[in-house]
Amino acid sequence: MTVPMTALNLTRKIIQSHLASGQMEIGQEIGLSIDQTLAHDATGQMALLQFEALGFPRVATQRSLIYTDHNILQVGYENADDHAYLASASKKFGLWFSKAGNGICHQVNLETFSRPGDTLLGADSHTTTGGAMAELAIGAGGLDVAVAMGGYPFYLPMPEILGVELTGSLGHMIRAKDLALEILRLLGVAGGRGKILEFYGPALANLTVTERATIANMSIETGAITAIFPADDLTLKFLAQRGREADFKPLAADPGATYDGVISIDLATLAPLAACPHSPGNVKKVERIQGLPVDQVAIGSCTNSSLEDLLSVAAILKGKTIPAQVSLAIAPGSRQVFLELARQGAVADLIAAGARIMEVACGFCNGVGQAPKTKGVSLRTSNRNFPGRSGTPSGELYLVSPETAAISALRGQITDPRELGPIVISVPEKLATDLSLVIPPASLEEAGSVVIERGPNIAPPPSFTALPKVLTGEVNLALGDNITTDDILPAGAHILALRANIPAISKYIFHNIDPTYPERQKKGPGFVVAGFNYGQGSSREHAALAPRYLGLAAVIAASFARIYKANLCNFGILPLELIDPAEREQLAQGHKLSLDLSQLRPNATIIVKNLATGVEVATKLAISERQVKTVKAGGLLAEMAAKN
Ligand code: MIC
Ligand code: SF4
Repeated sequence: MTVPMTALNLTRKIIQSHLASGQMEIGQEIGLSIDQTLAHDATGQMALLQFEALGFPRVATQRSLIYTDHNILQVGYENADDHAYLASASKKFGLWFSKAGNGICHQVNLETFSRPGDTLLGADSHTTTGGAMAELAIGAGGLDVAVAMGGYPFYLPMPEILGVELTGSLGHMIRAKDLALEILRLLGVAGGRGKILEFYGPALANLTVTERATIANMSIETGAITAIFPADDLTLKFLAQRGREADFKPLAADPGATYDGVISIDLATLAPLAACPHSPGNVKKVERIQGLPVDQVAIGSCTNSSLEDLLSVAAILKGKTIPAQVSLAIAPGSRQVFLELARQGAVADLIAAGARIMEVACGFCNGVGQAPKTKGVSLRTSNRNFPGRSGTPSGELYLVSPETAAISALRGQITDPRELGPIVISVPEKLATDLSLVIPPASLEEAGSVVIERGPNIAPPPSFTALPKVLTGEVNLALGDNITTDDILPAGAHILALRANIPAISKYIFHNIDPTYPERQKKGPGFVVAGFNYGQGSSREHAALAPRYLGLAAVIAASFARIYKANLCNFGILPLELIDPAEREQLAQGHKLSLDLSQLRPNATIIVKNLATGVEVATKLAISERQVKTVKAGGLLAEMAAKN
């Protein structure tokens, strides 16, 4: 076959059609125009506050959305205040507002708004879920999303495109979750860094959009920028089921297109898998951990809360009951899913089996309810089992497929789902699409009279000043590898309620690792030292913004996770990469350091002088020209304010 020189893989095609600046050369910074954005009630309030601070009159994207799904507990005024702010600001600035009860942002967005070939930028790391709809769907910090809402491009280094060829078909009771976990087993929690995973191959013919969504969702756990599937007959089927045929267009890699690397997975070789405590990358076969008694089983989250997932769970539980010692919580991913479960009688089957039906929201996934007992074993269908994420620091979280979760709930112990017989579920040709909980924005004419509601929980974003020429300060914390944003700023209902209030939330920085850190950091400019993959996990910009508010000036690490590094730059914190990672040992908590910052430029070597020991450590400022300007200015808000 002769391959045209211009044969492009699907990712490159979408990048090319949205390229606002730069060239498609790996590692070089490119700007992408953004079609759609999303944020939610844990990131959207700060994104919108920053959108206001930037002075944008109205969103300039094709569609921007705010979802109410993370902070749904109302045990004080804080979350209700935030929701009132988000609803009124959305109305004024031209965003669609999805009310509490409508569902988890990624599930609802996939069902309702995702379109093949679009770019979607979301203030949530699992925005990658949209890749199931052939979208280039990327997670970012709220400030990047605010800037994209204002009509500016989103910048990132041109990724490597890793082709993931899928052959064969999934065996009995082996699910998309097992494939997502297999990819994690192969790549680990950092193997996807700098890459986009593009799926192709004969196995896609049997992998529904819902299954693709589970895989795209968990791709971020490998550190990848995102994942993408082609738009094919199954995509059309998913859209047609929801009356959205008009949004379909077929999309795939050109014949003969190549990738920067390829991995092949034969689905027939997979076994049921589990991510064991305390990392999504700690993957083992379920048969190896079989028999471990479970205290809690939680089914839901943006990874596994689709209609197919929950119908399958209901079919397994039907006519049986869970043992007394097990607590089973089930949270449908969207109102559409919940309604259909109710219509089919599946909700009755779940209740009869002893399940607790939770609100249609993130809930247990990020510690908003259902914290397990001390040292409790919790089997979950979600995507992250970082220490403390459940709300119980000693909780032992295992991530599994819905089928493994359901059979284990019935047995009271981790059980291989292959011992179940075949399951039959019926997914209707047409599903009710009801947008009554999605509030449209005010028209341009009406927008002027919309008053934004600002309760006492809404504080303006702090402003920062430019970096000094010589930076001197103390190492306030020295950490190891794979520190997550959950470690830096824990999730959980109590802390999540403060996302619109930086002074209040800054008190919880490193709360589960060292609660004395904020007091030390407040004394003056300071440093954090860490190992590889610092800042993995969520997109929460508060994990950079709040430390900056406390005085953090630079992080010195062996390497950074992509979103976190971008967030550091956005708030004027220097991300410095150790040229020799072993030299991390030279920088300990309490050491006083001095850095000459007079020559900041991309890839500059910055020497860190340890004033306590006299040792000098070389670091690299591996950021773009654009980011250097931002950091120098004291962050993006300060930089853009200076331009206007
Ligand atoms: C998560 O799953 O960790 C979250 C909570 O959805 C975060 C968003 C946040 O912390 O604001 C994410 O994935 O980005
Ligand atoms: Fe919500 Fe959990 Fe998904 Fe984050 S991972 S968006 S908390 S369901």
